[in-house]
Amino acid sequence: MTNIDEVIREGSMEDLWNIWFTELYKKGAGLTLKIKKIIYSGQSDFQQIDVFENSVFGRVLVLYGSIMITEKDEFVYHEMISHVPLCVHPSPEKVLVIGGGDGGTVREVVKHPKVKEVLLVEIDKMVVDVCKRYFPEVSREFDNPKVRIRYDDGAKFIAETEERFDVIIVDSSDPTGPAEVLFQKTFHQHIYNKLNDDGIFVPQSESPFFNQDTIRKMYRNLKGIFPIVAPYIAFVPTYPSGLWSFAFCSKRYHPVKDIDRRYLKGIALSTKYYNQDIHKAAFMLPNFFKELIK
Ligand code: SPD
Repeated sequence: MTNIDEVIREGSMEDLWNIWFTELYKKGAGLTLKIKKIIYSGQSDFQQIDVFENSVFGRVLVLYGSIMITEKDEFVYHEMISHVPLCVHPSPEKVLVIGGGDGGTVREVVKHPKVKEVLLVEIDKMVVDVCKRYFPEVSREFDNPKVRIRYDDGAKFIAETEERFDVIIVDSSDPTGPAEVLFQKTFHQHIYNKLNDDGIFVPQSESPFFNQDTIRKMYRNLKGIFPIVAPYIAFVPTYPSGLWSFAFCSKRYHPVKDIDRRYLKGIALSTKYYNQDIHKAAFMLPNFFKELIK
């Protein structure tokens, strides 16, 4: 006899069963996607991990009930968190990615010819394993010889490591659960200390519509540590409000005036969202966001 779980996994009753996934942003607002098929569901030591198929966005990775990536729109976030710092730093040889267990950020980082080594520090090995299996296009560079993966707590790693980096990217989930510490001042101070003298740091910094308290606090802390802090934005359809932000934090280079000549001359980067116009435009902020970080 077929039970309901088997029916859902097979996807055969898709049009008869009306099953929807909803991520609530606030009481009264959220995003709803119809589940065509449940692909994976499991509990790691750190969080609930789910993968399902949606007819519009393709496969969707959900951690602790929050959408992390969809096949259809992941490129926006991963290109913007990676190429903005990497097109400014003139010699980004050594790059650290904290979080990013799906592999999308690493995939973009290795597109840069000057990158010699990428270290990915991810706390949850199960996220990497699930993404290798169900998101091969996103995780395709994990076996690139330039990429090293270390399963560790990013905050503990950065506090203790003797290594130094040219660019550090924090591709975290939201500031609840294991990622909470990645939004705190002590962590950002350690990042500053582990960057080379002309290093650049970019963390994802949540939605200016829905996460205003987090943004206010985060930018106040970052401005107390880095001489140059500039938020930039991108449109990610499946993230809360669609308007997403990143913090460009730098010891020396300006986010727009110092875009590397090689890229201004049009060095070919194979991207679907990022280009030089987008790079500059991303730093143009709406008034309510400027107000938030005053
Ligand atoms: N609310 C969703 C925030 C997700 C930010 N990180 C996504 C990780 C993708 N590599």
